[in-house]
Amino acid sequence: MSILTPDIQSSLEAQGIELPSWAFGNSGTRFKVYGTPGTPRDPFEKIADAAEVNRVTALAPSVALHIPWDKVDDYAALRAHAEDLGVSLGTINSNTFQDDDYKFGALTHLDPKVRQKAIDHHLECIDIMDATGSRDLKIWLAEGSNYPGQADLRGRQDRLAESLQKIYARLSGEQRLVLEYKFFEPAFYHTDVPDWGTSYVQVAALGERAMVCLDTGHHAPGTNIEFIVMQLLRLGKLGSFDFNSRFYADDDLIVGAADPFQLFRILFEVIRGGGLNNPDVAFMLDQCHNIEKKIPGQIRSVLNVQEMTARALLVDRAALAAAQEAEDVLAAHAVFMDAFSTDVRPALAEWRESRGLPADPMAAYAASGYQEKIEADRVGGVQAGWGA
Ligand code: PSV
Ligand code: MN
Repeated sequence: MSILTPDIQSSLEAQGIELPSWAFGNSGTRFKVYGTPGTPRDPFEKIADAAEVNRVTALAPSVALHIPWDKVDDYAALRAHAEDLGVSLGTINSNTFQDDDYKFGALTHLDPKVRQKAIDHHLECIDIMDATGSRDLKIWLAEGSNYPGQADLRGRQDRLAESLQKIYARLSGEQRLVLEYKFFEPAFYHTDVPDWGTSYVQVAALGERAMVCLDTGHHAPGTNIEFIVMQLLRLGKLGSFDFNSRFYADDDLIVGAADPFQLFRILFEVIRGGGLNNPDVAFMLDQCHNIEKKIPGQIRSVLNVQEMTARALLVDRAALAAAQEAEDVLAAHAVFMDAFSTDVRPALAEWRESRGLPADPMAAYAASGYQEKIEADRVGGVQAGWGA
């Protein structure tokens, strides 16, 4: 008998983690963006690479796009290409951080003309969503100030609310706006959406179809992220996750690499709060693979999420509740740690095989020849993205 009960297996089977198109393009740090052999030359090739991750894991059914990096002439063709490869087009990410006009802000800028330009960019993103069938518009803002006294903090917050309202008003049907927060960078003194509370206040003012996006890398060291997960689920405002890992800043490393226990704790709160396989809560990766190969980097990431989800599903919730009721601190902690300490890898490998998937997706990808093929075919690939 597998340690993965039929209930756990069906929860795992329903899991889907969206991949970011930008994970497949060249990336680096603010010091250097490296070229990597096999880099996609256009959005079509990024989607083909993302589909490889899904082919060996059945875990990554959609791909998030970034505008303007993934602009194409024909979105219907891009959508058909994705569908042919067994994936769909997901969240549309806007970009207000690579234009000279936005040096002092975009949606918060003092100049109404600059604000309108940034709003129009988001309206264009929504037009693209109409064509791609995407549900979510994800907004991450690089806005803030570097020095005390530089800006009117409250004025900026008011202008942000006004700009977001204009964007939100253009959404239709099932479309949603998810507002991401980040406590610093590129601004270093203040950021206009620094924390979940600010994001919550802004989206709550907009309406039901506006939600918070929680990027795991966007918190100060020591922040209890699972508490935020619990609270946002409690408030019905957790719209999406950007999963990645950080050691120091917004490192965008492979999820679960820096702190697997934190990933476990987050996933436990997702499960307890009803956020697993809940269509309102999108699971996404937001990673930039600087030195490792990109496709296996993404395979590793989705497998890490799956592994920690399996462990979190193993928590004996009844025993945990009983120990908590009895205020038996050590027993409650032991129940929690028992699940975290369970090696689910052999059971997951067996279960994958039983579904006709490779037991070891990393090995299956390495043996597939895909990497060698793209490295030979795509010489000189440079795609718009970080540093481009
Ligand atoms: C920048 O911090 C960032 O990583 C945000 O997390 C966004 O989600 C992502 O870029 C794409 O714009
Ligand atoms: Mn993010």
